[in-house]
Amino acid sequence: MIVIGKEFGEDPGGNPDGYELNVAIIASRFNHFIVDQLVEGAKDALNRLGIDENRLLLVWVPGAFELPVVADQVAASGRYEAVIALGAVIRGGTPHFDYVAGECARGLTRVALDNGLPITFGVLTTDTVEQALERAGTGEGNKGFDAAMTAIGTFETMRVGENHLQAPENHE
Ligand code: INI
Repeated sequence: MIVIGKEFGEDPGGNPDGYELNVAIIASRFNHFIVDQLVEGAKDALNRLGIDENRLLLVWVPGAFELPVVADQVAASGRYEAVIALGAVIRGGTPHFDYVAGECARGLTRVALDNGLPITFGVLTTDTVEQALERAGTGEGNKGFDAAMTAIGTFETMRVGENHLQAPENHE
């Protein structure tokens, strides 16, 4: 049985020298007091995985709605192996929330599929500021941390899987 993508965690394990990956974090300025903490969580995760800070790109966009178009630009550059999208969409009294959160998620999914890159959804979608703050805490209670771990885990899964998932004629 071939198993791909099971072994992964914050212990670099088989990668004692760390991952030599170029990683982009795209973060939205809207609700920045929350998103700042998601960015710190993501940086913490990447640091624990041994990814050098010199390999990181951090791009700020105005709001979560703008994350997909910039994620697409970053992904299409071919310079980054993984993209982590961070934001905080908090429900107000209007339907705006559903449009912003929905289109952000849909757009990021499309960008990931169009570019064949791991692009993770570290965008909080909550009813209240308090709920958002709970998910932007330190260490593993931080969705930015989770999104970064997930991005690198997915990259690893795709890289290992590449060999097994080629069309038969392309196998060496
Ligand atoms: N953008 C967010 O990132 N979070 C929000 O909670 C939010 N709300 O509530 O409106 C929000 N709106 C701005 C949106 O992302 C766009 O920047 C704007 O609509 C211009 O395109």
